[in-house]
Amino acid sequence: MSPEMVSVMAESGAAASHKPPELSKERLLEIYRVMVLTRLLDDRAMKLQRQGRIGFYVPALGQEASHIGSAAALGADDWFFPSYRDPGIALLRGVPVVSLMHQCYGNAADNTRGRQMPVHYSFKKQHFVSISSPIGTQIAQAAGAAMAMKIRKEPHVAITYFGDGSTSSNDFHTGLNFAGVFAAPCIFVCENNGWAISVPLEGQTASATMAAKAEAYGMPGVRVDGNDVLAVYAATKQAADRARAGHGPTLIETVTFRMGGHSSSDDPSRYRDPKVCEVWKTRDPIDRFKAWLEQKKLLTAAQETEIRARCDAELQAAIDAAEKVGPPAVSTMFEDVYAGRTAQLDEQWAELKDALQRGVVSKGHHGEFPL
Ligand SMILES: Cc1ncc(C[n+]2csc(CCOP(=O)(O)OP(=O)(O)O)c2C)c(N)n1
Ligand SMILES: [Mg+2]
Repeated sequence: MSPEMVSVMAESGAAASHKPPELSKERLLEIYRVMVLTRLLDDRAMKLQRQGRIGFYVPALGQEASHIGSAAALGADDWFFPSYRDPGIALLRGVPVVSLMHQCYGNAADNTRGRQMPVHYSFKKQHFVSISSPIGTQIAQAAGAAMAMKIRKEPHVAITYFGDGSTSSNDFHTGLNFAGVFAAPCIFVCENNGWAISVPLEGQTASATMAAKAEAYGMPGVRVDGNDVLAVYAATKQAADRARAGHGPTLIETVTFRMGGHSSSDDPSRYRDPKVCEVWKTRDPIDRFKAWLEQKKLLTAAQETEIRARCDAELQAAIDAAEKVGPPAVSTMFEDVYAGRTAQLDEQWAELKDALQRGVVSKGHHGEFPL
């Protein structure tokens, strides 16, 4: 049985089937600000990639409600195992946008020290576990972390995000089965954006919905309008309350749409009818939330302009700062590989230093980004 779709705000921004969650005006506006910041970050980062200033980018365009709405329902002590399309989670949890920018530049101020692809963020303090390129791996990791919290009797939950395509990975089955059997306090958010690079949803599964898959693992499956930030919040809050009460995991399917390409390396016009995008443009999650806030008299036109201007300024300052830093020193390659410095690492560093001095290898950057 496939569940009905939960929504709070009608597409016009008016009230819909479910009651809105109880959130303060400040919190609602903070969620809105982070959605706008995420949208503007996407726009700037895609342009930086096109200008050859960063190597790669993955846009979240159209999926801001789906990941930010759910993240807003959790607390500082909960743990996040996100996908590469969820930068708004880090921003909502207080990571400064400049830290994301340093990572995209892979510069000396990047906390992953230029060793990861752009957008493969990792923020320990904010419980934002490193993005992995192999899809689905975060699902089993989240189930394991949730189980650890249960064994330690901590009242926290783990939440993981993955796409419709990732439900075809082994880790999807492993993670959901494990969490179901052991009632691990885990929330599985399947961001169903209709596509896995060029593979449409119909090519991915014979299930009627992604939420329906929950039944096989003995957990509730909730289907929510993924462009309705308040509905996503409400569904996640309910799943978190359930997990904290010891009743185990929930699978949430957020029905949304990937408005952009898969990544900066993709050209969706080769496989997707642009008319479908036109339809989804009318369901834009930011426009929808804005209309609702305006209708409730929580946001004025002047405030909206100010929010955008502040986000723009923050982004410009972040880009300026990231461009000033420069690449990490070559020697950092040998640091924090293991807890201590091994003799082999010393030997390799000595060999590389010698090669650099003799000019056998270059210190510079070469070539195109491979993806
Ligand atoms: C194990 C594995 N197989 C294949 C890939 C190549 N790949 C990267 S993203 C992607 C599609 C994922 O689609 P989905 O899970 O729907 O997430 P979305 O990109 O739509 O957010 C694929 C096949 C990969 N990264 N890892
Ligand atoms: Mg997808």
